[in-house]
Parts: sequence; C-alpha cells; structure tokens
Amino acid sequence: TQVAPGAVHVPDWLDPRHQRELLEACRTWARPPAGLRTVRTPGGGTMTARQVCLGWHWHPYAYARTVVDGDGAPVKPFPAWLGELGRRAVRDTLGEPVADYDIALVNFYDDDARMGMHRDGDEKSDAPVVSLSLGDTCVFRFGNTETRTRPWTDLELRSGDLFVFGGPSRLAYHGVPRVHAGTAPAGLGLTGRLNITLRVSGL
Ligand code: MD3
Ligand code: FE
Repeated sequence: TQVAPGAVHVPDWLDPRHQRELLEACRTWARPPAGLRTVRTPGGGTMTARQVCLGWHWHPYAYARTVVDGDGAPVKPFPAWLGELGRRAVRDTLGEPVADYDIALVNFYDDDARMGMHRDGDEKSDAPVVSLSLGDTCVFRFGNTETRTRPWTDLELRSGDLFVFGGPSRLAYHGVPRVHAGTAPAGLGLTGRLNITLRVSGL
C-alpha cells in the first residue's frame, strides 16, 4: 500500500524462514570487531537504538570506512545478497531500476528504545531507502518534508514488513515513537525489534 508518493508499505514481505535467516545474519554482524555500538550525537546525547553498519559506517552526521566513534575497526563488508534483496524490494514496490546498494544500517531496539523525528540526508544518492523490520511491532511515524511536527501518519511496522521510501518521500521526517514489547512472532526467537535499512551512498 502507498502511504505517500514514493512511500510503499508491504506487510509480511519476508516469510518466517527468511526472517529467521536475516535475524541470524544480524546477530553475526552485531559481534565485534566493528559490531553493535551506542551512537553518540555531537550535542552529547545518545541514541537509544543501538546500531551496527555494513559497507559504510554512519556516525552523526557522515559516513566513514572505519568505526571512527567506536573500536576503530574497518566496517564489515556489505554482502552481495543483501544488495540483491534491496533491488528486489524496489522492483516489487516502485518498479524502477536502482543503483547498487552499498550501506546497511541495522538498528536494535529494546522495549524502551525510540527514534526521534529526523531526516536521512547523509547519503549523496537519491536512491530509495529500503527498510525491513524484525521482531516486536513498533509505531512508525511518517511525517512531512518541511517540519518535524504534524502533519504525520502513525502506522505499525511488524516483523517481516518492507517499507520503501523513494521520490518525494526520501527526505521526509520520520521516527519511531514506541515499540510494543512482547509482540515479536513466537517462532523468531527475538526479544525486541530490529530494523535493517539499505541505502546507496553515492560515494
Ligand atoms: C523514510 N530507522 O535508520 S525505518 C533510520 O525503524 C531510521 O529503525 C527507523 O529511521 C527504524 O534512519 C525507521 C523507516 C525509514 C527508514 C529510513 C527512511 C523511513 C525512512 C529514510 C527516508 C525516509
Ligand atoms: Fe531514518
């Protein structure tokens, strides 16, 4: 379903087996070196969702090849299969060709984690962002391109859901105001929520 121009939500895009496989990959990526870390913002704040990056390391507000704000290790490679998954996601939703994905940001949310309203503007490409959700259901807040305030639309993202943000939605404000604890599918074996975004760096 189209939520806004260029923003398409596909519930249950990943079947349970592919959800388990993607979760297993995320667990491997989360291990050191260059594993899961707490993101510190220049203003002295900390993000409540912890993160691991593949391909390029995101730190507020730029990309690097090493974990400049963590253990300094080279960022883990971005696997070809994940790029193919991203291209298939765009083909299934927007139907347009797309450049090669070369960044994955994996965010781990526990019960109390949130993400404030923000825009993703550190990529030098306007290629669509592909988002995949695993585990607990969250409230996803999709705003407008002008302000971090209303109007916005709240919707739920569940385990297995795909969301693609292209065109005019690529620079829309968005956030995650809450996670519903204990709502992950029983068979997945995940406490909390995971979100994987695939991006094109343009670098
Ligand atoms: C709309 N992640 O990683 S996913 C992020 O659930 C981020 O972890 C949230 O916002 C999460 O930057 C939301 C949905 C999402 C991701 C990227 C977008 C929506 C987007 C980029 C542009 C527009
Ligand atoms: Fe974002």
